[in-house]
Amino acid sequence: MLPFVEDTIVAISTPPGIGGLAVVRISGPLALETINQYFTSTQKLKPRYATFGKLKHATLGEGEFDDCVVTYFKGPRSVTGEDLVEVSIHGGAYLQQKLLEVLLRAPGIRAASAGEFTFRSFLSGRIDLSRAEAVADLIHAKDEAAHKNARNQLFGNLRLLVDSMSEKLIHSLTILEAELDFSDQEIEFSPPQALIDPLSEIHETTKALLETYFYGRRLEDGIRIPLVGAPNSGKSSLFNLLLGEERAIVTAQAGTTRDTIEKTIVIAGHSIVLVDTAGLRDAQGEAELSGVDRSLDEIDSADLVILVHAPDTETSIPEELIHTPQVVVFNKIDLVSERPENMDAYLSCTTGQGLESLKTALYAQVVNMVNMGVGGVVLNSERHRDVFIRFKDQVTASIESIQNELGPEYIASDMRLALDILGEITGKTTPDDILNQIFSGFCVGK
Ligand SMILES: Nc1nc2c(ncn2[C@@H]2O[C@H](COP(=O)(O)OP(=O)(O)OP(=O)(O)O)[C@@H](O)[C@H]2O)c(=O)[nH]1
Ligand SMILES: [Mg+2]
Repeated sequence: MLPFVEDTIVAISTPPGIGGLAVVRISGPLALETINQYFTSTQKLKPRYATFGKLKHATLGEGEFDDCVVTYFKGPRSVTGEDLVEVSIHGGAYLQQKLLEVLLRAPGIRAASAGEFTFRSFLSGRIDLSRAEAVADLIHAKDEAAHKNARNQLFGNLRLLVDSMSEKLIHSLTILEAELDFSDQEIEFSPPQALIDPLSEIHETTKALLETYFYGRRLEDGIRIPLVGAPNSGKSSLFNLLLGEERAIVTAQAGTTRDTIEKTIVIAGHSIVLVDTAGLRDAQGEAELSGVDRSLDEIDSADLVILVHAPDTETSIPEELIHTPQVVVFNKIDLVSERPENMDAYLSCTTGQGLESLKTALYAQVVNMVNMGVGGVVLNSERHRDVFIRFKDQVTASIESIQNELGPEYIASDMRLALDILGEITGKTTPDDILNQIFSGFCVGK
């Protein structure tokens, strides 16, 4: 069951902690009345004004409780669409908890559940579902790219794309409905191709959009780049060099790295998970064997591989590598005067020479990998992906109905179904249990 929306809710919208400021939000019909019982100031609260004053009330203890700034938004001109009060107080853990506790004892007030403020925004029509989800993404964004994607979605790019596909569908449906209305009269049917063309376009767009999901996941989890090569080629040395710290053990003995080690760095605004792996060779002993197995697993799940060659080692390239994009590096250039051709970068981990050219090669590949989006949209939510997969299938079904010359009523019903599925993105047709699941994934106070 979705929460009942007539009541007034309260929550701390900044995580409890010491220092800085904390914001307590109250939303609902009793918001203003409630805060007025605790807030004293020389000025009355006015909509869209921030007012400085004190919190003072017997239940908050003797004397003044804290200085505060109260900002009042009168519904419906607030993010939740209802009366909303935001109280900024000092960020002390005691202050936050005490104020919340006292407000919760006020009549008609209850604690907000996770995501309930955003949920109210959605219910009041202030934002559609895809934008509500973008709020959650924005809060969790770990790097610039994830942040940019969430902002794009928040600005409604996904919504625009969905709207333009809906409009095309509705236009075709209108033609079909007209044919249905006049089906007993001698009216020319619109040629099937005129119906198929917009559907094919929608199909193509959806397909392209689904392909962005791979990168969308990478936005969340980071682009996975293992360092792969023969034992002793210098993988761990390069790992440390790229991280700028002595994280992995480096020794002159081949077979030093056994277990994989990973660490996230940010390159060109994108999170990258660098993974140091065990050198690939016929392993000696059980531990090294498991290490090599792990290396192969890493290659399997890699987005890009840094393949390290060195003059004093021989790399046997495993089959798993054939289909993986790679940056090929020749390491230990300080040891030789001649270099093999066709490498992406020539490097010495010992002197640091060539590190910049390796980074350039790496950036180029990363940027190449991430520059895909449809109309500024990159899918990163499993829910959106599921909806678009079903939508694409339904568009295919509609095209087939036209090709098989089914009656306009069947075609129209297929297309209406497609439109309904698409509506799940913006929340027009999203079932309640899914809505609950989405909003409960938010933090309390958002
Ligand atoms: N001269 C020279 N030695 C290097 C360079 N890079 C690494 N080494 C040395 O090569 C040896 C092996 O380096 P590691 O980084 O441990 O090699 P690895 O590929 O991680 O080896 P395994 O973990 O055994 O697979 C160490 O003695 C390093 O100091 C380089 O650019 N020049
Ligand atoms: Mg190593």
